Amino acid sequence: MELKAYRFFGRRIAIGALVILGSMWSGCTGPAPSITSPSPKDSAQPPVPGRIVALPSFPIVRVNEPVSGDNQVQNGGFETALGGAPVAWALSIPEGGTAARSDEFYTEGSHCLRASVPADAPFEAVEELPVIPRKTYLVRAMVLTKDASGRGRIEVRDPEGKAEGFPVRSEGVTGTIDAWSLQTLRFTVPASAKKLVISLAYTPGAGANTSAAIWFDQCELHQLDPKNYLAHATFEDADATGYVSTWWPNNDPSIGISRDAYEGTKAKEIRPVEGKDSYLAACAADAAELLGKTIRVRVMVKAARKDPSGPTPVVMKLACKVAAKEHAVQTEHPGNGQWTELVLEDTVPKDADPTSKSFQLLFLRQSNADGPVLVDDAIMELLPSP
Ligand SMILES: [Ca+2]
Ligand SMILES: [Ca+2]
Repeated sequence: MELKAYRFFGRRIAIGALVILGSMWSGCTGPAPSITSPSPKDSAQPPVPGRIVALPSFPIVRVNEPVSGDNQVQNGGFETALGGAPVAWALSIPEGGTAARSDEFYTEGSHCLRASVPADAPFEAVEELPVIPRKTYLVRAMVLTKDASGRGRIEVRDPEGKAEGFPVRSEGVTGTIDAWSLQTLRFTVPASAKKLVISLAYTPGAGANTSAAIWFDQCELHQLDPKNYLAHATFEDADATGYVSTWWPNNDPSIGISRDAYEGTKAKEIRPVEGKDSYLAACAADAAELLGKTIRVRVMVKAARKDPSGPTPVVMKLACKVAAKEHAVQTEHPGNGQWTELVLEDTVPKDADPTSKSFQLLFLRQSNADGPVLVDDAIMELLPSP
């Protein structure tokens, strides 16, 4: 039985060891080691009709924006392997299961990753990748399943498992399907994360009682560059008075520029003004494009409280006018003296006034603020429709 060649995969493999193995081997593009040939059993009983082998091209991504930036996944096409194990990937294989590079089916090159699992057993292949905090990414992969009661899918998580909103999972595929399925996930990296784990996973279904086979190919990670409706919002081009552009109107003397920055070397500074509240306002560029759409605003803000038990030192508010009435959402800074990401989501009313007089993002420095309030790296973006 050629399956014996895979016997050493028959238990969970230490993930760290394979990551090291992968990095040692990266760059190798030599011919396939013979160990990765499909077993006679698999060749005799193809799990899905042969026509899927010949998929000529990668299907169009079902995400309403172009993919930009280079693919960052190493060996995402599973063309390179060492002893049957795809380099750069760490495999977690259940007892009684197998996983290896395979030339049985593929959507690109001449190989894919094939795993078979016994009933109720999970499988995953993971790659840990550096990412830029707060940037938006798209991960995608081609997935095929046979006799699956669970799901073959993509999962993205942070290595420590602490980031809010993670893990995220694609819908996945199940059963026996006769064509490759494109799985995609769009996500924004948390401000606290510098690395993420991309997992090509099989998650067993409830009451799973059959063994399943899963194939993966063409896993890619791309950084996206969605439009930012706040212009000049890193403040790196601010002059000495803090002026950057008409999109950030100055109301001296409360607005200045600080060298204490989250990004680059400059941030906006909201100074205390004796006898009145001080604030910073931003107007959205092309706000008419946002009417009726769901938007998300993310801004790094640093502020401290005078009175630890008192109210917030700064309120971030997104406001517009609908027939002279205010429509607004707002959030507060915890006042911990740290750069903290403040996030607002809102569906902009269809009949809102999009002019800069009405449609504004405001940072309202409160009387409980200890010293200046700092603002940097502001992003206002459309959320893709579901
Ligand atoms: Ca491939
Ligand atoms: Ca900056």
